[in-house]
Amino acid sequence: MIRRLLTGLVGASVPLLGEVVAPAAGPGTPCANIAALTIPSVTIKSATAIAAGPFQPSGSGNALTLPSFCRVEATARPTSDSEIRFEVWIPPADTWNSKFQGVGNGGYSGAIGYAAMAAGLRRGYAVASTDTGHAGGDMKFGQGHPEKIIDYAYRSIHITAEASKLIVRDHAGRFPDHSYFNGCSAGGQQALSEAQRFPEDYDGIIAGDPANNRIRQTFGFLWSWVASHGTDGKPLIPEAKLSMITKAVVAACDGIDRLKDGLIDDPRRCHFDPASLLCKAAGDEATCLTAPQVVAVKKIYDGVKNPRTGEQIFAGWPRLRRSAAQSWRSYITDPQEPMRIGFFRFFLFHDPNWDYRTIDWDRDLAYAEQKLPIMSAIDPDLSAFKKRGGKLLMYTGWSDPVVPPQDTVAYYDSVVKTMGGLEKTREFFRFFLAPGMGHCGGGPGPNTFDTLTALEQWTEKGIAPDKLIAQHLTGGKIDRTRPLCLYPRVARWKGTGTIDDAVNFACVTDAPSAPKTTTPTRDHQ
Ligand SMILES: [Ca+2]
Repeated sequence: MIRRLLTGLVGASVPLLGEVVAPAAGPGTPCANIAALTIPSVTIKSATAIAAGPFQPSGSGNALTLPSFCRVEATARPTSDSEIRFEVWIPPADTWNSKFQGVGNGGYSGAIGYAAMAAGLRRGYAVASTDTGHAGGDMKFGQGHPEKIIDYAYRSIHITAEASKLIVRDHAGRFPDHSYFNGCSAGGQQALSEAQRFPEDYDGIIAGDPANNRIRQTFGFLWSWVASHGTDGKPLIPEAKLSMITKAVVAACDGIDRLKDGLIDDPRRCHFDPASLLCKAAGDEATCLTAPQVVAVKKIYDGVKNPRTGEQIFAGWPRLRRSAAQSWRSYITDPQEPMRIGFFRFFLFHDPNWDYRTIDWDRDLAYAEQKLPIMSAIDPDLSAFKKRGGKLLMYTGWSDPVVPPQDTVAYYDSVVKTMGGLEKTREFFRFFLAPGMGHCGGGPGPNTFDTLTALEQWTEKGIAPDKLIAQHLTGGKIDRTRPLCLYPRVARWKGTGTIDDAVNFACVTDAPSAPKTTTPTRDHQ
């Protein structure tokens, strides 16, 4: 087959595949011979046919049970300081669904997402994942390495998409018919970054709980940590009190959505005041909050504001219905230092000893946004992605304790405003909120749903999703289903039948504020 030497892989804005005149059709290259493929700035380390059965890549925690595939390991070096590892797994011709899927990463994780690759491969996809250009989950890699920060911020995902399609083409003899990106958290940011910066890379994109407002989110983490820790660096709110606060929040706000089901449908309507838990007597007790604890919780709810202009820098964290794995603990109360403090030390100020107490919420935010705009993916103009026929499906959990859902709503609203209104936006960009779902899953609300099938139907058959049916499982058993409605619609119980079955709910456009009605509520059994 023809192997065309491509130029300009390092170019951030040049869609390379457009330079390939015509997709080659042919039998393709046997797996072992892919290593001879030449792609500028890319070194193919190995290409190996893997038999069906257990497979455990080195560095991966668990063995995966997989169908047979061709495993390609490669490294891209678009700059002299780059070292972007990525892998492409390609099913044999008779089981390949003729599609490609790029999968996203979590946090600052410098690791290939094998589990997500496995999920795609099992569905018949050729799949790819990258370590984003560094190893490990901390942020020290950015110290003195501005190109590695760019690789992490957006370049590695783009290069992996382009190089992977060329590798798939080499093996299969043709390009994929459809290409999808699927990511949550940092992967959600990667998803939106692709739609904004490289609209030609993917036909369809899934953005889950996107950490796309990353600079301001990092300022939000710092704010919440400072608010919830004493000057000695010790947390102000013990674990048991987080549970108590949650119980009080649910008691106060569960019924606002007219259904007492243990879920707060839209936390923006919940105005629970932690001062209602203030200890009556001086001193501390397990069943109430001290005055400093009340202040801390309020600050976390309220979020960070610019002290000079009063502007809301970043949304506060929602009043949560927490579970053990989905609470403020991991990102706010438990860390010894403010979460992602490495952003300030290694990316922004290049000072490993930077002291968070010196933060200037006004000056330092302006500096960060001027210096590192690459770290965010907040451009509301998705015209190019829409024009090329791209479809974007975004979802988030209303109880996300890592990326405040209000910020995700704000991004969608900004796109609606820029793209000519809700209807025009829905033509290519649809958003679903999951009440009671945590960060990318988990939580007391239904949190398991199939976005990829919905996106395939939309992209390939023009059937746009109006709702997603979500399941909640306990011990592997489904105990509740609920529709996730097309934003801004919400799921409302029809008034008959169990509240644990999605068929008894309708997606409706709700009143903008809590109604003062006597509509009967029903306690969840
Ligand atoms: Ca409720």
